[in-house]
Amino acid sequence: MAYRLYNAPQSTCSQRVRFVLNAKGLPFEEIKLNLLEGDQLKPDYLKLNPNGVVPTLDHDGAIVTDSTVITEYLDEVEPDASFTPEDPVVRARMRTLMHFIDEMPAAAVRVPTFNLAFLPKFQAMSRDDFVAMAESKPLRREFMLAMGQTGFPKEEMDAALGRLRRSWERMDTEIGKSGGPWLLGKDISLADVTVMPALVRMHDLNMADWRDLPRVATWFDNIRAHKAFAPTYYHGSLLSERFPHLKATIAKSA
Ligand SMILES: N[C@@H](CCC(=O)N[C@@H](CS)C(=O)NCC(=O)O)C(=O)O
Repeated sequence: MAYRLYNAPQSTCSQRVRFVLNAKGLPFEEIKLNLLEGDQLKPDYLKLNPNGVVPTLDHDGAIVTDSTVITEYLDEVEPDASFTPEDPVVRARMRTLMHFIDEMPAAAVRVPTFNLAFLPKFQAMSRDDFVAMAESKPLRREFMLAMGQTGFPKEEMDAALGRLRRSWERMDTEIGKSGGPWLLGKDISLADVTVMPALVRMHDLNMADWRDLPRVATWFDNIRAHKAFAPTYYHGSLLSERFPHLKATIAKSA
């Protein structure tokens, strides 16, 4: 049983998959793609993942894409240390939350990420090169063009931060309903893994605004104490570790 994971250290979707592999103690070969250099758009990679995004899992030649699909797949083929509730009703609740997370915090977190971390790279490009790069992206073309080389405007940034705040409030409600400490109760599930990278990213950007939500604050402490956390977030997985300019931006905005 050999696992090969095409991913990127700072990619939030990749971090979900690394967490599950590490939690299950599954060894995997990690192929690191440089997303800013366009490794994900090279023809050989597009054959594996026509969306031109990471992560992609190669399991003995079987290709599985999309982080939440990959984490569910791993729980099916490697059921030890399961992240999937046995009760179909709770399992359905988990999937509902996973959909919510992909639509809300996981999408919203891209706005501060791009504005604060990636923009300088795009600003250094000529207009023609930037448009060509944006247009070569199967999934994120419109997103890149909307951001442009000046970044998302303040209204978009505020809307994204509002969506993130509402996501933390929803987490707080869910933990309250289930009795915690995890979203669905006493056991960690794929819903927790799915939302984790958005909180880690906002914390890294010094924009963690859940301090008045103690259940979420405790959830965050718990996930960081999980044995799979440190191997998942090896050095270079945080944006602040990869982009030196970010330290100054973060310090200014703090
Ligand atoms: N729904 C996909 C989304 C994957 C995705 O957006 N990956 C980002 C990194 S987190 C990416 O590869 N971006 C490359 C690009 O925008 O060109 C999943 O969950 O795997």
